[in-house]
Amino acid sequence: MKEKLMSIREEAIKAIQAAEAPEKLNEVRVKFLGKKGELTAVLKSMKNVAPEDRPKVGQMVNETRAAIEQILEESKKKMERAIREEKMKMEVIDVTLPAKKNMVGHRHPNTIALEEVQRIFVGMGYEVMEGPEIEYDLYNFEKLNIPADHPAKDEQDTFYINKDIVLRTQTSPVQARVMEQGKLPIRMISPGRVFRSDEVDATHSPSFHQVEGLVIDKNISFADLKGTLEVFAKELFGEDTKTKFRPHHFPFTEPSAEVDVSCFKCGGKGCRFCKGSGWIEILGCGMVHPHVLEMCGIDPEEYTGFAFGVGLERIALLKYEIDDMRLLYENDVRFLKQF
Ligand code: 2NM
Repeated sequence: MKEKLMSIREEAIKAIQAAEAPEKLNEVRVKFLGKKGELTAVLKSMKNVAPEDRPKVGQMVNETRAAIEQILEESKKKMERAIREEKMKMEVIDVTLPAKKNMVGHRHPNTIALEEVQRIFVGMGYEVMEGPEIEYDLYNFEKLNIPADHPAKDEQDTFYINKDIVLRTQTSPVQARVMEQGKLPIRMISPGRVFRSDEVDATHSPSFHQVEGLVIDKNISFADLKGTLEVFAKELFGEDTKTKFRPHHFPFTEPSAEVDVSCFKCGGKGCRFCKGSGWIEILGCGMVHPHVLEMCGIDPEEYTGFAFGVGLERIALLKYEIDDMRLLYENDVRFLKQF
């Protein structure tokens, strides 16, 4: 009996050493210690043992069971530790690796310039209003005092959908629409995309952006126009900026003017940037023509107003010292990121 137990013990140890996974250890446990296991079989055969030897044999069986259980337990712990260590090795995080960068976009220079212009005028109490890019000839030309034979209406300058509908060449039709609604006074800017049949070069594009402004109230004078645009120029280009109003002609304003600002690069002394003149042209403006007011349903005897228009790309090119307008339309992030 003793030899039998010794051989069970040795066999169990061999089986435990051969097991390479925890499930295999469990199989060993069942084979040797289970209900139908080898050790249980020995217990069951106790009836063949002489009664006086039974306690001794029983004790030996228990010792064998305890020994096998202990080895099983130790092996299981060792195996689990090895598995855990292996797993830890696999899951190691290299904290010195550079982090994955999120790709974020960047505001377009046009957008930055627009937000700046809007901030300035909203600060002076202006509303921002938008209108359609595809516009009636009536609003784009007729109501703005641009008659049928005006050169701006030439097919060379304007994209026609048909004889009554055009791609707007300016954002002033938005203002004609607002005037026509009859809610006075008006203090508004209308930013947006406009279209002209222009050849692409460093300073021209068939589609660009404008911000036009309009103020209509009682007793609005050219002095209000000058004061407003002086504030605008100083806010946009710096406190030391001077403005110069040169007589000009627009069909929808009378009198009309073009506005230059002192060169913010050289302060007016003359440099490459302002082509030696010390001045940079930035916008057009004037007192709204009485005929325009009339056509939009406003009594020019009671109300007067001023209007102005700036090219957004022109502001962006100047402010960020970009020398070719085409760069603004390529949308290369390496370019856009710089502003
Ligand atoms: C400019 C220059 C001068 C202008 C006129 C109007 C309206 F609707 F009141 F007639 N809006 N914008 C205007 C005047 C635009 O752009 C260079």
